[in-house]
Amino acid sequence: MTIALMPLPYAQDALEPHISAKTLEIHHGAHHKTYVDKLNAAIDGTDDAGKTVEEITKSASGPKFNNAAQIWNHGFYWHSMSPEKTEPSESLATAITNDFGSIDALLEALSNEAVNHFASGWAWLVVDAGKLKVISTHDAGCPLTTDVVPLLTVDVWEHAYYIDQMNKRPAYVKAVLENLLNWKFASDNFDRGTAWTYPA
Ligand code: MN3
Repeated sequence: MTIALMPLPYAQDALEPHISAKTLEIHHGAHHKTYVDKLNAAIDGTDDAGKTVEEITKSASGPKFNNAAQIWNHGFYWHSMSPEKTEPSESLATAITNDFGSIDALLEALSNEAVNHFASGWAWLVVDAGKLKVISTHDAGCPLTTDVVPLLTVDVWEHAYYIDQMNKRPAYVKAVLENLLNWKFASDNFDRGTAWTYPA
């Protein structure tokens, strides 16, 4: 059994004009696929063959961890965006008001984290000990290795935006936060209390 490149949950051009079909073609079809190919090559014939992406992310180190975590992070990122307008569930909306004051304050915090994160990584909305929190992880850093429950993520590696917004990360973050965030996905993670699972 090998790890699969999961399909995008929407058409390649579905996020235009905010994220182009060309970006998704390269980001999903080349970057995400390369992590899958490298992990499959690394686990072939080892004790990790047959394990899930989550199991390898939680137990591996070095290149195996980097590739497994990037596979999971990208799957989570594809679902963190939606071409359709979505709303937080009642329970998530209440938590946002309690922990951030308003959805605008949450978006400002997430924007600051994503824009100011130094170099490659990920900005996340998570639940940490019952409270909503914005965090970022470096490189392949993945919340599955900690106790937080991730709700949404924004990929801030340059390959996520260089074709569309060139060097302007703030323009990319603004485009995602104002138009694409998948509050249905965030609410599903929040209401379940556990993270999404990468499709086998
Ligand atoms: Mn990426």
